[in-house]
Amino acid sequence: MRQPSPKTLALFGAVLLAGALAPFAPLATAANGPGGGSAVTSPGSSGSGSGLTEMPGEVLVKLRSSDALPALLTKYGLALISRFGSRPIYRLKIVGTARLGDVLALLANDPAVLVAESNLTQQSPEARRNMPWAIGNPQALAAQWAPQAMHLAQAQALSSGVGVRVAVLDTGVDGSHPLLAGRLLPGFDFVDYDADPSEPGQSNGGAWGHGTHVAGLVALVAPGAQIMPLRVLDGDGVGNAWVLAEAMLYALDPDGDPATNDGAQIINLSLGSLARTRIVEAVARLAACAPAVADDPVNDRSDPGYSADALRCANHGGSLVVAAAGNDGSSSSKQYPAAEGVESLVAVAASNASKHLAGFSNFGSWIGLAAPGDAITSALPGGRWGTWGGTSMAAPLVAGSAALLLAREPTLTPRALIDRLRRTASVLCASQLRQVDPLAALTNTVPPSASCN
Ligand SMILES: [Ca+2]
Ligand SMILES: [Ca+2]
Repeated sequence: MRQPSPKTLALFGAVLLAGALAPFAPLATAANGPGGGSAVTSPGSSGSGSGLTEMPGEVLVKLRSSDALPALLTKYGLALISRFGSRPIYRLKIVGTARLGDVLALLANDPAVLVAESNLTQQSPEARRNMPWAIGNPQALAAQWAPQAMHLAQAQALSSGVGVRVAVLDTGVDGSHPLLAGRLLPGFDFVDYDADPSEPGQSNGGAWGHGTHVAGLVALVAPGAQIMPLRVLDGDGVGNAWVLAEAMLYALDPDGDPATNDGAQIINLSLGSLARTRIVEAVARLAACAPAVADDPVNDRSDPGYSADALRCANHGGSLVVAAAGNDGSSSSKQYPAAEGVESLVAVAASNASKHLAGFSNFGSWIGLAAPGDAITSALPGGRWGTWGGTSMAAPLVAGSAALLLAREPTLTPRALIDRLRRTASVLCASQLRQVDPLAALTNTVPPSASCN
């Protein structure tokens, strides 16, 4: 894979990006041995370091107005690949021999352009290491530590999540798995661009099975909720910024009619990148129904193409985004979109059975909550069960908890959901972060302090 040259990096710094290299990879590590135990962690398991590459010749732009597109295509030798509905956000391709970095630098200085960035991609570290999950059994699902630590049985006596739709943007899903059958909405496959978001293939390596595992954890916590499977990463864990943003927008309004309420109230992102992309941030703020800000590169929505977003927000309000915080065991190595700082987005760290933060989990004040993420059993393709670890596993436990709460108190805004989940979370030992407790959230009580030895 091609490493960006120093010159390209410098050019990235000159355009509207806060960060440069932004692929997306699932955030899981393989569990060590049958039956669980603590997760194996490794440096770079969340996608740091090597292997960064970009979709050749591709440029993502957010324009001030869609009227500017035709002249822009001619001026810079670009062709249109696709667009987010009627919004002035485009995936473009260089037609001639111009270098990507040069084109991005020119676009950055064009007054019609609010954001210009390359479309970056990466193979997941799990795929490179080819480490399988540990095979488990259905008994391990009920016997594992996480449900007890979350007081899940008592919480589910109060709410099962009925009426809530949770989008899972991942490697796809095995819709026939006993844990998922009957709980899935149709979904979509943004990798192969078809209506079947199942996980293809037979492998038990790489990122394959990740989406089924993550979706299974939403179902474990909120069995009454509906899960919308959206495939954005292939079996090798490869995705790109455009596809992620496109799937997020789809999750908000699958039928494209802002009058009908068919969107996901909760979006789970068990994936991440070490660098920001402004296009994904702009879409996260559309999901949040954040206020428009004229001339702000990310929040400008003066083009009439955003009218459907305005209607959706007026009719149904914003959606909660739950994002894995990353597996670098670091406070400085932020993951995006988890670290975007969008008000309706909560970043999730991973805890372990001994009431501590898991060693692999990122930590820091930018993270909102922790949830069990070490030695977690869930569904795997082919009707199987397996134990995996990572902040990828923690995020869907928070998404499911939010679904329980939203089903019981449907008027709560995404921000209010986050506030309640945080205020009622239980103390972890030797950490500022707290572990989600859906029972305490539903009863609006603050659980007693943990006894730390
Ligand atoms: Ca497919
Ligand atoms: Ca709709």
